[in-house]
Amino acid sequence: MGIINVTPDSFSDGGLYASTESALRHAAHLIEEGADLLDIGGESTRPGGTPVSVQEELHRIIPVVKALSSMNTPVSVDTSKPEVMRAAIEAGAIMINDVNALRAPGALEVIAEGGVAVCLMHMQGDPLSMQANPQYNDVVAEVKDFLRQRLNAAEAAGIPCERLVIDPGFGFGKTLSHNIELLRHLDQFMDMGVPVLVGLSRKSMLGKITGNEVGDRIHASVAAALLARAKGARILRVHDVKATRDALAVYDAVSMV
Ligand code: 9MG
Repeated sequence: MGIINVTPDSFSDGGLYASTESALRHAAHLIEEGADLLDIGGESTRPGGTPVSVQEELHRIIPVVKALSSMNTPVSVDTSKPEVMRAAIEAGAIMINDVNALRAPGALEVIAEGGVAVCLMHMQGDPLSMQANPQYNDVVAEVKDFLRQRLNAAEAAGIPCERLVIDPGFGFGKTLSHNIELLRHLDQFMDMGVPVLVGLSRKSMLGKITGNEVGDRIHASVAAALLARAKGARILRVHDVKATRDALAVYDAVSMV
């Protein structure tokens, strides 16, 4: 899953792709590099990111979703707003990536009616305050518990499990040691009956481990993606598609004998 941020405050591309035209150029580049799916986001979810209105989010992403879908490019839309989910599905998105796990009123119903796939992600708190003081007794058990509850809510609302994906939410209300614990035990999420998506690309946990700034985290991101793959992750949300693809090709060549 290649990342396209159509946000002026996006944490790692500094708003470079904050227009339809440049987002489409970047999309073409990621497809050429081997992305199977593109995740389009119009509101930054990084800690302290600026919230945007429904209208602004629609204005940023819908032209991009329409253009890519009309070229048969599989598109996921990163949003937590039911109104944006509905418009994205009408514009051709095949998946909604919700860091809020469909907890907004009406979100479950939109996905149930829309017939698309959905990624349910764990987050403690909200993007404005989540990194203030994250606390867990047992991070793996608590994240799994939350995801089990959201899977149950989704299935009760009429979303079949074939359309569900889960994500432990690296960096969303977690300290470095919580993130490391989750990655170390990621294999424990593989018994939940649905594919696991992981987003580690360029994240601050990799900056804390390596001491590198966001623009210099490609090697650490590829290492983290490989670790996640080796522990069973099926979808990797990444900025650096070619580097990740090459590493996965080596992994697959060795592990699929
Ligand atoms: C939007 N977004 C940013 N980071 C993410 C992650 O780790 N997972 C998912 N599903 N979405 C993310």
